[in-house]
Amino acid sequence: MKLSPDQKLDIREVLKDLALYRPRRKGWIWRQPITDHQVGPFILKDTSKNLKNSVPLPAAHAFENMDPQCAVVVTTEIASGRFEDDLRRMRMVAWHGADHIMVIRTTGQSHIDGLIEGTPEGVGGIPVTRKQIRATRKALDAIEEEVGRPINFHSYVSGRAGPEMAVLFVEEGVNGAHQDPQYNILYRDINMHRSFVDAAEAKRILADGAILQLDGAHNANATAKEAWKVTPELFVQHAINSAFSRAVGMKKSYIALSTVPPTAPPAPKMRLDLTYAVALREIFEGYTFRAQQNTRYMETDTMETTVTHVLDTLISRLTPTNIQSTITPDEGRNIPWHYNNVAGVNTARQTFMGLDGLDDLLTLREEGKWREEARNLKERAVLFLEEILKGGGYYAAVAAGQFVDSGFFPERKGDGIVRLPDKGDDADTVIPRASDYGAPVCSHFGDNIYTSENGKACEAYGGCTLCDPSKIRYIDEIDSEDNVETRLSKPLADLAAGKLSPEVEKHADGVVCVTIFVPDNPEIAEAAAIEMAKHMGLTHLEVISRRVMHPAEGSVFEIKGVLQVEINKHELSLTVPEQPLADKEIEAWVRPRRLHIVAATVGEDEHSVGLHEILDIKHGGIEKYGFLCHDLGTSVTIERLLDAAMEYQACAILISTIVTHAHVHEQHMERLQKLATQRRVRDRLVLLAGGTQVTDELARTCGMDGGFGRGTTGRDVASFLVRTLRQKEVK
Ligand code: Z98
Repeated sequence: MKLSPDQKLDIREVLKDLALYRPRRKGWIWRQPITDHQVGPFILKDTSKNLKNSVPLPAAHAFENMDPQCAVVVTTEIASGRFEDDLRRMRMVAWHGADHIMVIRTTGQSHIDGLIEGTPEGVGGIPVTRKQIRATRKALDAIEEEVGRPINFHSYVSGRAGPEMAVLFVEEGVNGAHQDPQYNILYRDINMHRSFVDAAEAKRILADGAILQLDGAHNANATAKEAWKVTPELFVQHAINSAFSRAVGMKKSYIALSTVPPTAPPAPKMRLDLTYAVALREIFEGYTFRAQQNTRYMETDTMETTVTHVLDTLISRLTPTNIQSTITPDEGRNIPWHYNNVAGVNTARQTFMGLDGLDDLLTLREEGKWREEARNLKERAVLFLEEILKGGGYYAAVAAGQFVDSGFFPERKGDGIVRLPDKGDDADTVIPRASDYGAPVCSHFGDNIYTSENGKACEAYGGCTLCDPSKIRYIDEIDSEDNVETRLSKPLADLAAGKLSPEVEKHADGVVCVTIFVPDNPEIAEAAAIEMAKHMGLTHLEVISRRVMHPAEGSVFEIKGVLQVEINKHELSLTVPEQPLADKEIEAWVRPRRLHIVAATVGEDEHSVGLHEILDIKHGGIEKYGFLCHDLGTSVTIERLLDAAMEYQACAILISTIVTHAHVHEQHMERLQKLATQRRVRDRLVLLAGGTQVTDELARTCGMDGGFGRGTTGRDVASFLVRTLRQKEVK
């Protein structure tokens, strides 16, 4: 399967011959850092290979359209609930620089003791099934080819079916997974004994499959009431999972500690979170670090969430971080939409690229109060661990509610999570392994009578599914209604008919978001904003952010709603505007030619602000490319403009009218072209008109070479001039 940048991803192509599809590679892949990398006009310090296809950051046009890629892996999490919609989003985020794509599972999959098959739809994520992940891996294999960088696919190996999930992931080429028995126990109330026994098996399989493991410690700061106080415990949770993983046979470099900066402004974030992050890295030297963005405190608009994300990323940049996880700037508002995933990824890449070479500029101080605080945190963590040992071990500590207590250890608030060793899902399901136990599989934890000398326990049976994929049983669909084929009928029909609807996460979901400011107190303003949204024809309204500007003067709201509309793309009339030339190209052509331009506002128009925008270097006007501009001022006559053009041997005349009535602007344009023709200089001059009421079409009808309306920039005008003058030169 091959993707073409101008073609949509064809889900039918993904589903074709899926039963026979095998992943092209297995195991986790890091980016290869490049220092002293020439990208665009700069030599950059902290980069990796450029992408083959990408969408550069918005300001890139000012820097030769450069699109440097940072050195750390960038994650995004996708959770539309329909894998076929997730795939399109994966392609979008890959073009924006994500190479770790985490697929969230449907609510409650942790509680299912076995594998699910087919392609059912999920809530808040997909049911992770063989078909869904095989299709996803196949699509990602094509996407990584398109962008020219390996993409790590990731999901979860926690829950009651952990070992089965681990086998599935290795078989199907999933590259990263969360696995932490403490997650099962604390957050899913799965029995402790069962969780650790399963974890041993699952971790062994992940280790053999070179899958990168993330732990679940970050869930404590997402759950605790006073999240910033659980930092000593986070060390302990990381330690338990890491030590257990190592004992099972996992390499340090495949164990990623999942960390989240615990606070957000107005808390003193940098002081608290950076201290914690440094202390953590000192204790866990040699492990890898996944820095997740903090979404816990995100309440309102994307601006607010983005600021916290930028500060989080700065902390990642100041400490060794291997994976920068972005959720979405909107996760806190529970609206992870296509474009918010892209925005999250861009927040990370924009920040990392902006901080390129930071190590040459800054080092963290080796002494001072923050160092004492880092040490203090480590001591609290060690004391926490000692207390657990003294109290009878991990199970006893959980039973005593010592985890996710919001007291700053050794303080305890008594609000921790309590789980009892003989309770929870699957209590009493662990039985001792018989002395003659055998499993003819090559990836397995513990005693196994099949273990042969060369370590291949599956040899006696001619290979297990990890060694011989033809032994994998592929089940296609088991539900005749809830499957991708049924769901695809509408999208495919819409595609064939050229129908388009607004969308944020699922095909044609119709969801749109409007921003409304209402000048009254917050309660009245909100009620009025909802009524206004109804007037726009939106249904299923939900206020997703509210922000008081002033208790009496007004509030601003973001309102999500559904706009039931279908546009037929074949009925649209499109005028594709010509893209402006790059700044460098314009200047390289203009400057050596010493081209004179004459310009003025004409008639009785004293408004020169528009003309200044186009001419002045201060506003990014055409002067900056080397045009020699003669601004004759305001209310200038056409005769004077032509006289000046002759005097300076100008190549172009620019006239501007902002205030006009009764078609005066049209008369000026007509008169300019008429007089230029009479004086036999029309062919020597490019005549351009600009102004609020001017359009290109109108200007050409009035005899101009081009017209420029609202929103025109100097670059637009300069591009037009260069293109036109170049053609004249050729002639
Ligand atoms: C993240 N989405 O970390 P179910 N195992 C571990 C987890 O941390 C999680 C799950 C399983 C965020 C935070 N983490 C959420 C260690 C979830 C999820 O199927 O939801 O129970 O498993 O990327």
